[in-house]
Amino acid sequence: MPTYRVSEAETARYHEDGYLIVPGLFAAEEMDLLLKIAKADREMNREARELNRGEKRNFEKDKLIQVRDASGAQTKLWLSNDLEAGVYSAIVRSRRIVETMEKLVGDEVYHYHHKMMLKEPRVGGAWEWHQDYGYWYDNGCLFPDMASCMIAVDRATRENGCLQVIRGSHRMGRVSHGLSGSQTGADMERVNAALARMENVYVELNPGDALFFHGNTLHRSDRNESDRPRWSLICCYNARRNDPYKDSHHPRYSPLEKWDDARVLETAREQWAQLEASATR
Ligand SMILES: O=C(O)CCC(=O)C(=O)O
Repeated sequence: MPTYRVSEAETARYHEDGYLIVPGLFAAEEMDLLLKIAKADREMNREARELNRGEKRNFEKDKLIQVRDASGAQTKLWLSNDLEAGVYSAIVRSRRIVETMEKLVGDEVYHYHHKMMLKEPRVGGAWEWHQDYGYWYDNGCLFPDMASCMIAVDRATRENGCLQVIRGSHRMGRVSHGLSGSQTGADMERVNAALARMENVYVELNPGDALFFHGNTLHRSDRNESDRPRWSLICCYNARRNDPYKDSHHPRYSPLEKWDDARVLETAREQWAQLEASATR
């Protein structure tokens, strides 16, 4: 079971680049079980509700949503504001993520939401350039003191539409966002100027690798043109000092109970054993 504590050098690199890649944050067995549990999850495999044009800001209200890119290709995502029993919550609460977040954000953090991105072979759509704080700004969060941790469940490559980040773009501050297809995207004049000056990094990851990225880091992904899925789990956090001044579809501050890293595997094994037992009943 990996234990990881972020170093000063990595923290400095995060502040410089707006992201940090941590190889092997989760072990192969943890990711195998997560994938098996996700595939067996009836909630996640039900019919997705298709997002209407312009609805992006509110898509978080539902659990399973289908988002179309400008070319009509569809990506499903399953999102939750809640921490119920099970492996997702064990990951969200794990010290290896939460304590890293706290160091990177510089404050106690709380769970803002988490989501499984289900980018299926051939059909998984692209995501337009955006900043997460471009979406979250309207939720009453005064500061961009928010960050996400993307964990590769499947291998993420250029071919299956891995995430791309513009190195250092978090230092641009918040960029205006508007509608692009059925997605909300960042102002392309500024994005193109950023791309002319900063590096576009294709974040290729192996299962269990993690990408921590700042709320203002510009990111996107291509359509999945390959015959391999690209599922990932994204856990999003907000700083306690950035408790929203108004209600939105994501939660206000409440303390996040941290769990020791070993509980991820314990919880995943237990949950999988229960699922197997209920399948044979
Ligand atoms: O998973 C992806 O390809 C993009 C996800 C993303 O950009 C987001 O959820 O903000």
